[in-house]
Amino acid sequence: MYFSYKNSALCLVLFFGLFSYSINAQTKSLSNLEAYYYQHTPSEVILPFETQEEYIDRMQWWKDAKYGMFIHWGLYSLLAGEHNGEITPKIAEWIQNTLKIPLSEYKKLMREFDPKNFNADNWVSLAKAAGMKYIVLTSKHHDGFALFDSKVSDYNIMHTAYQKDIVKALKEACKRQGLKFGLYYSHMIDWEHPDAYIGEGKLTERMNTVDYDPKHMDRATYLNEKSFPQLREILSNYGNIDILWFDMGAGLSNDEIRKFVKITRELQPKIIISSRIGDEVAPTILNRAMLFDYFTPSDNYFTGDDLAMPWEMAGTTNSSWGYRKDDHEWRKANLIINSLISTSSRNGNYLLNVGPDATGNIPDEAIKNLLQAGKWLQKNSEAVYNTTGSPFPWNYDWGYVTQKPKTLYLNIFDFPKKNRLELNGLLSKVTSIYTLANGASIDFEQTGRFLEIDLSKTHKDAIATVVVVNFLEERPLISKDISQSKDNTIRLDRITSLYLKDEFQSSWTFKINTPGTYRIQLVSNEKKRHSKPVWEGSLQKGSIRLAGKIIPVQLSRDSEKTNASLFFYKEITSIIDTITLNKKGTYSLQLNGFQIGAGKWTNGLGLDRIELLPIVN
Ligand code: JFZ
Repeated sequence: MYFSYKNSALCLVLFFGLFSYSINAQTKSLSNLEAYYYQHTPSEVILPFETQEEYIDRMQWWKDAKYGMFIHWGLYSLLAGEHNGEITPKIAEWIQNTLKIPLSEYKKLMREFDPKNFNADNWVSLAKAAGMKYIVLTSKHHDGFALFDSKVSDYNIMHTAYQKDIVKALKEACKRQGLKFGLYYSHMIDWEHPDAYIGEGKLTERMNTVDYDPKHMDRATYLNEKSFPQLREILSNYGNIDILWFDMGAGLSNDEIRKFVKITRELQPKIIISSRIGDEVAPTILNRAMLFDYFTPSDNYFTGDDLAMPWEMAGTTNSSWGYRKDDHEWRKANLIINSLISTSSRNGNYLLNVGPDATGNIPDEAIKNLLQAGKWLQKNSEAVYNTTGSPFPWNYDWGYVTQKPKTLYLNIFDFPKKNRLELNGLLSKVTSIYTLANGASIDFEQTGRFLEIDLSKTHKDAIATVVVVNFLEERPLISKDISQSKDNTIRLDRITSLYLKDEFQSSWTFKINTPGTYRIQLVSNEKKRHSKPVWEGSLQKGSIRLAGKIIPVQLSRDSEKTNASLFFYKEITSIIDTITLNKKGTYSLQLNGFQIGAGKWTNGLGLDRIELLPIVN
């Protein structure tokens, strides 16, 4: 049954339950989440009807799974980033487009595609040993070449030297070994079909303009001749398909998106759909029209905010998705686990890519890192799978929190000073604390909102040490007021700020119990293309208002470090000024003039947090 978005609006308001959004959003404070989504507002859409319970039910396996393997494999894998001696400057699977290779020449790769080492069960075993619970394979990427037996277009695997259906083989191996199986399908971009029109301006670059003239393209023909019918094929010919990972749908009309959803849901009612069915940054939950099931933020990038809806970060093990022989920027096991846990602690999933070479081998270095990460996950699985995100509305320097009923898991990546870890704001009475890996019990002290944990005798895992905190309540009681920690620092995270988008203003309210003098510093992240990160902090000017003072702010790159979960991007600390807060009580800090810039492609600071550090005389 289908019904219009006016009714579904009600259902979604109930479902998300936390937005008090109004059309006059400009005049009121937006949470960062609202502000982040607010920019993308397609018009009316029609949704398949589903109750809140049905939706939660359908998503449960996926939410519990946390971690999946993405596989980018196709004709481009043969080129491995190079064509006729020319090295592509961009991601390898875009080589046809980037190096303007004529289709007739690119197609010749079909004769060569014969992956002698491909063994679907080996790939699935690797994913399992790595701790991954699902696999998503590129059934057709932007080049238009299908890895499955398609009656719709001959441009597929059955017409290569190999002549065997890869989708079928991998689906069956997943079924044998008990993993969920999803397909990536490039529904909009297709460099083989003469009518795959996308749009003007920047979008023109996404089309095959080497062989075809956009003026003569008729998108309806492409959709009706190839995209819709191939979608029906992959959803009809392989039994259950668990995920449809649409990608790069920017440019499609709402009617076209609706048609993709309709086909998908009718053929696979339980399937889970990615948000890149439309604009890749996501149509919004604010427009009350959820055509997708989970949100896909920018690749390899996500910081700070706790999204109230299911989301998944897609990332690479090195730098490119498709195989590149010169790509050696490998993420080590500790960074893989860091990204995974930082994602789980914010209720997200992590879809980590491998790009097998043309023989069917997954690069050794990827295997090594994935298996090492998998060993850690085996020991610490309890802290990851079937958990929900951190109950605290702020982040920590030492790592990330995940939870289950009556339990918090502290995933410690950097041991705190003097091995004393402090949780600020947990009001539940703690009954026991121990190390997950070996059960060794840990001493602690709890007074008021402070829980101090003594890690001096705790064995430090080279990747992350998981400390289990037990209490009596099903859900922890948390005080969400921001207040000083025991060493008197104050941490103002992006997630705890109120954000006035159009006025470039954010503010926090917090409590000072120990008056004193503080150094104010601001921490922000680089963003944009990962091969060329940009820090926009120094491009803006603004001010901080605190305790009746207005402090002019011009940010400088005072110190930097690699952001452990963002890998390619540096975290920049800028020292701003000192201030004396000489009374106990509630203060508010306002940051003016800076665009917060939560997203990777949105302009702005990439604000992570502001810190007030006590100056000890
Ligand atoms: C897309 C594809 O173009 C790419 O080849 C790969 O398949 C990747 C998983 O998805 O690329 C994107 C799409 C969106 C963003 C970045 C890369 N984004 O919003 O940051």
